[in-house]
Amino acid sequence: MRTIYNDKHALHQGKFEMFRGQLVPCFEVPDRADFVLRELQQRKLGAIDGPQDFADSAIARVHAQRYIDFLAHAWDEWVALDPANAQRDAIPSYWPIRSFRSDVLPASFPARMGLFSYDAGSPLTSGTWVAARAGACCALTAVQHVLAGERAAFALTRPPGHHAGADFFGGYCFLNNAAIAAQALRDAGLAKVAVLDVDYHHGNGTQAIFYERADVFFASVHGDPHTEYPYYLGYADERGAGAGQGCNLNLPLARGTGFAPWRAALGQALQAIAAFGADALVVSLGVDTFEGDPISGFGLRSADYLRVGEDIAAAGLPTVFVFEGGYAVAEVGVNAVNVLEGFGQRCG
Ligand code: Q9C
Ligand code: ZN
Repeated sequence: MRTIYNDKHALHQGKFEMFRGQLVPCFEVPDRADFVLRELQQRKLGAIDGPQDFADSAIARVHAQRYIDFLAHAWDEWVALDPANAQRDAIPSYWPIRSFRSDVLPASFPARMGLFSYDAGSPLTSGTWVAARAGACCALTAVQHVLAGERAAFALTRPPGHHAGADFFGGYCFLNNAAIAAQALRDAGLAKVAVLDVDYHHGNGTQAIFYERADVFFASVHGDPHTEYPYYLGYADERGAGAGQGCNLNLPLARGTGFAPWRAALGQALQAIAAFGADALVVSLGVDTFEGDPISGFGLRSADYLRVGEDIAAAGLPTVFVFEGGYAVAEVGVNAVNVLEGFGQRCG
């Protein structure tokens, strides 16, 4: 399987994230992508190419223009507040929760930063926009290869994307690479696209982007939001709305769930995608379901990821894999590449 990778990912390098009243070192680090890259190279899983460049208009198919404009200039505005900010990550402190307005764009940068975010755990750094934009180009390039007839392609990107909504960042995510890929497949003429999200955390951004649409099905297996991030979305009763009624499937599982019940839920998600009649599949490939993940609570072992890849391949669909979470850095390469290898063995 071909991988699309770009080294600009390392330009996004947060220092600290807010966690229970303290700034703690970021879990979402550049090493994550480089460990996956090294594993791909060692196991000779296929060609590794750089991305093509795409105009911001491909990103604007999913993200609001005022959010794109904010991200593109955020770092300069942050440093303009105080030259000393050049040494500090930007983290929001104010959010317009219920009863506040979101139609007015405040002149204040920290106020706008809060308008376009939902947590204090996703530091924005000097290279965040360049890295996120190049990551979206990786996802779009992977789509091009699949449209050209390749069975599958892997966008090895960071920062991850599935928590980012049309106009907000959070959960370490700024641009929703999986949603951008799914939209690009639709824009190329495929009638129905499915997004399968296997990251430990619910893909709230992806769900929200497609919630009222009948042309993109979203299915997710994840930690029960009653106890797990992102807490405020990802419950089983969220089935889609309006034209998208029935086109959303959440399969939350209790913290502590092991591979057998997790795999059964994956089977349920794949069955729903088959019933939907998708023409192509985008997989939000998080491997923070691993038993050793420092911020998650499922019990998958490294060998289990081979089975995950086989099960996804059995769906028989053209597939774009997009890298998401996975914070056990030493094992993230083996786990992600196991999925891809399992997929390749099953589909030949
Ligand atoms: N101190 C993804 O996996 N908060 N995002 C965890 C840990 C946020 C995870 C708190 C987790 C976001 C793409
Ligand atoms: Zn995650």
